[in-house]
Amino acid sequence: MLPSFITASAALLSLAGLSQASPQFGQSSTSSIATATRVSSSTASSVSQAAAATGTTACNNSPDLCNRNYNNITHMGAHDSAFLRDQSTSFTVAGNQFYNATVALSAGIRLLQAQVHNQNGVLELCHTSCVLLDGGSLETFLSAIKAWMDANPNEVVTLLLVNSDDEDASTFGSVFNSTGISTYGYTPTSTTGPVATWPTLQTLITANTRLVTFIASITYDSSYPFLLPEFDFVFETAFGVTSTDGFNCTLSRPTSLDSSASAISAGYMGLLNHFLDTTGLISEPAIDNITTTNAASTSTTGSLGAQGEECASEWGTKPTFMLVDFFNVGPAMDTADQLNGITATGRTTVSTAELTASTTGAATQMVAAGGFRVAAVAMGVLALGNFVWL
Ligand SMILES: *[C@@H]1O[C@H](CO)[C@@H](O)[C@H](O)[C@H]1NC(C)=O
Ligand SMILES: *[C@@H]1O[C@H](CO)[C@@H](O)[C@H](O)[C@H]1NC(C)=O
Ligand SMILES: *[C@@H]1O[C@H](CO)[C@@H](O)[C@H](O)[C@H]1NC(C)=O
Ligand SMILES: *[C@@H]1O[C@H](CO)[C@@H](O)[C@H](O)[C@H]1NC(C)=O
Ligand SMILES: CC(=O)N[C@H]1CO[C@H](CO)[C@@H](O)[C@@H]1O
Repeated sequence: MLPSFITASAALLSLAGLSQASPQFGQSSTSSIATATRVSSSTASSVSQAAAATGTTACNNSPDLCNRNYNNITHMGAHDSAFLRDQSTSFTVAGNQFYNATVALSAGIRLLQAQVHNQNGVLELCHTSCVLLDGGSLETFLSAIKAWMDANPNEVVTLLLVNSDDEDASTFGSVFNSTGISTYGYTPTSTTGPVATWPTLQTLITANTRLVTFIASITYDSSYPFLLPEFDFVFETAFGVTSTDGFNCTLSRPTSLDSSASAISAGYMGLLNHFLDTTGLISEPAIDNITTTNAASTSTTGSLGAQGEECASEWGTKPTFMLVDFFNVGPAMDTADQLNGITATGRTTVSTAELTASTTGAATQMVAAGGFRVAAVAMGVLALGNFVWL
C-alpha cells in the first residue's frame, strides 16, 4: 500500500513541477516572486535594526532573561520549520509554516524543529519523504541560521532535529562543522543525562556557545560533543493530536520514563507539542482552527495559552519548549512571553494573518490548485509519517 502511495505522489509531484514551469504561469509567478523579494529585503533591514536595537542589554528579546537559567525559560518553537506553505511550495498542505526559519528567529522564535533525511548521501530537510516536500539541505539551513546568529550576538538558539534515517552523529556533525555553526555549539556538563541547572543565557552568550542542539534519536559521539540525544534531556507531550480538547501535559516520550512528574524531578526539560492535525484518511495541519490553537488565551479549549498554563501548574515549572505550526498566527510568541513574564523588545513584526494563494494573486492560485491536489495524495503518506516521526 505504502509504495503505491509514494509512486502516485511522485508522479503527481512531477506533474505539478511541469505545471509550475509552464509558460502561461511563468509571467505572473515572476511578478509575485518579485513582490516577495521586496518584502524580504525590507525584512532584512528590520533584522539589522533589530540587532542594533537589541544591543548588549536584551538576551532573547528581554533584559529580564539574561540572568535566568536556560531551562527556566520557555523557548517558543516552530514545528517543521523548513516546510513552508507559501508561494515557493505552491501553498502545499504539507507545509507547516508560512514563514521560513530566519524570519521566525527575527520574530522571536528561538527553537527550530526539522526532519532530516538522507537523500542520495546528502542530508536534506524533507517532510516524511523527499518526494513529498524537500525544504532544502541541512547545510543551507544551518548556514542561514549561522548568518542570523552572527548578526544577532545576544541570542541563544535551540535546534531540534529528527534523525529520520538513523544517521550517525558524525554525518550530522560534519555539516555542523563545515558550515561553521559548530563554533556556537554548547556542550552541557553532562552529555549522557538530564541537567537540572543549565547556565543562564548570559553565560551562554558570554562564552559565545549560543546554540543548543538536540537530535532525536542519535548515538552520542564525543567528536561532536554539542550534538545531544534529545531524549536524554527532554521529554515531550503527545503529538498528532486531532481534537481541540486533546492537549494535555502527560508524558508521551521517552517511553523509558513513567510520567511528567518523574521526568521533571530527574531534571528533564518539558516540551509541549501544540499543533492540531485533522482526522480522516489524510492528516494535515488543522488550519481552520489555527487562530484558536495558537491563541494566548488561557481559558479557551485547545489554545496554546491554556496548555502552557496547565502544564506549568501541573509540572510546578514552566514548559521549556513549545512547538506550533504557523508560528505567526496567534501570535504564538504571546504565550511564551506570558509564561516568561516579559515584554519583548527587538523583534521584527510578522503579520499574524494566514498566508494564502488568494492574497498573492489569481494566477498563483491556479498553480496552487495543482499543488493542492498533489499534496492531498501525498498526505496519505504523511498521515503514516506523522505517527512515526514528529
Ligand atoms: C528566509 O528567507 C530570506 C529571504 O526572504 C532569506 O534571506 C533567508 O536565507 C531564508 N532563511 C532560510 C532559513 O532559508
Ligand atoms: C525561574 O525564574 C523565575 C522568574 O525570574 C524565578 O522567580 C524562579 O526563582 C526561577 N526558578 C529557578 C529554579 O531558578
Ligand atoms: C567540530 O567543531 C567543534 C567546535 O568547533 C570542535 O570542537 C570539534 O572538534 C570539531 N569536530 C571535528 C571532528 O572536527
Ligand atoms: C493526553 O493526550 C493524548 C493525545 O490527545 C492522549 O492520547 C492521552 O490519552 C491523553 N492522556 C491523558 C492522561 O489524558
Ligand atoms: C481537528 C479539529 O478539531 N477541527 C475542528 C476545527 O474547527 C471546526 C469548527 O470551526 C470543527 O468543526 C473541527 O472539528
